[in-house]
Amino acid sequence: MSSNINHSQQDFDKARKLLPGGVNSPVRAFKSVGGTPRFFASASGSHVKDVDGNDYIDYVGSWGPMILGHAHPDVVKGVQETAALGMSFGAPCELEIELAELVIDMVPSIEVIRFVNSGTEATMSALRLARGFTGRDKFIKFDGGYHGHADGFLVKAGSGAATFGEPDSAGVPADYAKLTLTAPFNDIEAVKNLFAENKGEIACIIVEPVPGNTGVMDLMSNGFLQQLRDICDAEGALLIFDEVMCGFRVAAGGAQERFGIMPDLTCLGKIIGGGLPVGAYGGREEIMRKISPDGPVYQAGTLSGNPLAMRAGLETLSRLRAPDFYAELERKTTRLVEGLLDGCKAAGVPAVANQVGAMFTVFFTELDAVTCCSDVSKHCDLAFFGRFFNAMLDEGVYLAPSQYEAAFMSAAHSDEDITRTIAAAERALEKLTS
Ligand code: KE4
Repeated sequence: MSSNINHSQQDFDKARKLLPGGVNSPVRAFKSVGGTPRFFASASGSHVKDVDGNDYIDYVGSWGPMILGHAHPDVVKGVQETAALGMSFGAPCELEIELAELVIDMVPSIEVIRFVNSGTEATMSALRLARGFTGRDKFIKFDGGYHGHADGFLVKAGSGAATFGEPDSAGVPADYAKLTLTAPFNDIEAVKNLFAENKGEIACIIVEPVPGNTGVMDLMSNGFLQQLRDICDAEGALLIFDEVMCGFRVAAGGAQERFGIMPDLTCLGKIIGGGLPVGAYGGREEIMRKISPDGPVYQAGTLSGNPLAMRAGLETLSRLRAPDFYAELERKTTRLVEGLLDGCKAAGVPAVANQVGAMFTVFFTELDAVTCCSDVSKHCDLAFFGRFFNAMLDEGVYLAPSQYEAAFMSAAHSDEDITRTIAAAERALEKLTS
């Protein structure tokens, strides 16, 4: 089913004259999968509609935030009511207190929290705080780990940086980048070596406890996350969980609740704002009291704690604690993943999948398992992924336009959506292999 996308094409032609790559975030440009990015006109529940009127079952969900589904009536109503009372004050408001109380109650390790406006701001601020708290400058991240686009993180970064083969961005001073140390996921010996080679100089390890920016990875099965907790304790470094993507996604309290491993600092984003720009970082009180104006680590933001965003976050997070919310989300995700893998098997297409809760990635590979970034870059058929992505788009299914990304289930996805998605994949795979 090929759809008419003339209006999207016209929009893209116009946008490319005005915006770098015609987009405001690189991965949206479809560069790694080819084809024309769809310009969306509206979204509701589990579906999005483009400017040509084509409808898609959406598994991107704005890259995670839309866990309740698009345009949830209670979230929309809350934002409308709040907007009528003033869009922004640049001063404290009670909604900040309410959302802080809710997040602190939901996320086990957070005692004190600071709201910002994006995941990038959250991780950038948490890194500065870790450096300020420990007095150390270096830090460890992982190959393919993505923590937003602050300079120090654009070293062997995942997500769009890996997608376009630019894991080390231009414009990041070499003297600054050398403070970023990297290791492969699931390789504790490499981490131990970094600590041995940089004794007393490493402020923190930052890790996505469920990586989703080199495709979804599993760091729990072989105890890697606990090993990171232990080595940070032994070396006097902080452990930062970047839960911007997996927070509120794999459990109400995030990966730290699901796995029972407590970081020193947590970064949050995406779902916390219910689709409006919110990020946050938080953790142990003794660390967070180092943040200005309590302490010497400066961080600020004009729109931080914005009432609209706070209300959208409150209306979203408060619905995640409904009975069986995550069990149902995971049931649907598992059904979809199994259906997609069955379709690949029937079509003779080698594939494996990594799934944690309601986030997953299907990898087109001969490998039995994908456990690190180089497994993706060296052993996955990225070209086939691009063809599959576009074939699914023609079938009315919207997946993330990169093998280095995750797919997300929402509470709004129906079993009928999943049945249709599996059938669409069977047709797409048939087309690609005949
Ligand atoms: P933002 O600055 O995009 O709000 O958050 C950065 C960030 C930080 N940490 C993690 C674990 C993240 O996944 C992200 C952002 N995720 C990407 C998707 N892979 C956002 C999509 C995009 O870049 O357009």
